[in-house]
Amino acid sequence: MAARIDPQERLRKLDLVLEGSRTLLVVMQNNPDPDAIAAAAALREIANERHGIACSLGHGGTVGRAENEALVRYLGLNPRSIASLDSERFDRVAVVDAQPGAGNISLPDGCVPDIVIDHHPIRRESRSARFTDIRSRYGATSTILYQYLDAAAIEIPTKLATALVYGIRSDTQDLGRESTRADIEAFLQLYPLANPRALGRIVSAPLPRAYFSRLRRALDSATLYGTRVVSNLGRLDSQEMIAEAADLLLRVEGVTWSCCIGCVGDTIHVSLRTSDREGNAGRVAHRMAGRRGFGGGHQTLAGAQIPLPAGARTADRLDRTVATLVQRFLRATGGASEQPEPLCLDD
Ligand SMILES: [Mn+2]
Repeated sequence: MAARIDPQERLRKLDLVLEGSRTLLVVMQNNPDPDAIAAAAALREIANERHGIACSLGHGGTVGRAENEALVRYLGLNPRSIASLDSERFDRVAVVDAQPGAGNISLPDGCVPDIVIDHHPIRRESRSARFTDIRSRYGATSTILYQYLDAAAIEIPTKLATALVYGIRSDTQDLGRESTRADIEAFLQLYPLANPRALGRIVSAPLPRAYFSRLRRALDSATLYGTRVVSNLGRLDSQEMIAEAADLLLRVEGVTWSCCIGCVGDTIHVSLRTSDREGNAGRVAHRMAGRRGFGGGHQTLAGAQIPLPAGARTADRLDRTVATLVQRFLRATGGASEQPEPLCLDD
């Protein structure tokens, strides 16, 4: 069913959109992960090398995780806050590893991106872009960008190769999750060009003490509902631990679904994981988000963002909203009749 991908053809179409412009803004998701950072750096390389275009990278959140911060530093990137950028200043705007209208990305007001390159299921808003390349079966956007670099015969610098390897590894959990032949092929081509030592330093970047208290909170709150585990991390100042805890808790023996929930600012964030390849986590996330929120993702991993209703700032209201989300999660995964049981027992 999927149309055959001709990398040369895609590159030619991308060239048509980039041609004649001098500046490009590459927008990543609000809290860019290694795949987003690597994909943005790769698109910058292509725009630089082929068209001499000056690129700025932007996003609407923070680079929160120590590993991601280390990657940004290693690449010498200086990602800017979307709020501080005037999109009029740029001839072209691109979005990588996310799509306009999704809950995890901010674009300057009224900005319709020219280019969207992503591996999440296609969104209606993306169809307005002049150039879209969305391959929802791919494990990583880094894989897609690798194919452009390859088609353009660009010699991939060590740092970029290292970042792309990390992007593919982290989005596919070392190629074990949601990866295709294309991801494996890109990984095999990139690995010999990468610097494994530098990558080792990035993935084991020192973690702040706050990381461990957030982790403890996730574990203390983890509750089993049969083969599901749910954790409410409460209020947080950044969202990274929500996804990280969801990954970790999916490894609990006998568990097939994990659902972690936390509130950052005025938004409730949900991370969903399942080991069931037909689990359709994206659909569960969509159902959890309801009408006011955004939810979606892949078969085995997904997320949702739900704005806190006005006046729901008090802890009590937040708890009730989270309880509703947990009920939706349990119903959507067939676990509504399961009894809660704390994950961690005192021994
Ligand atoms: Mn990705």
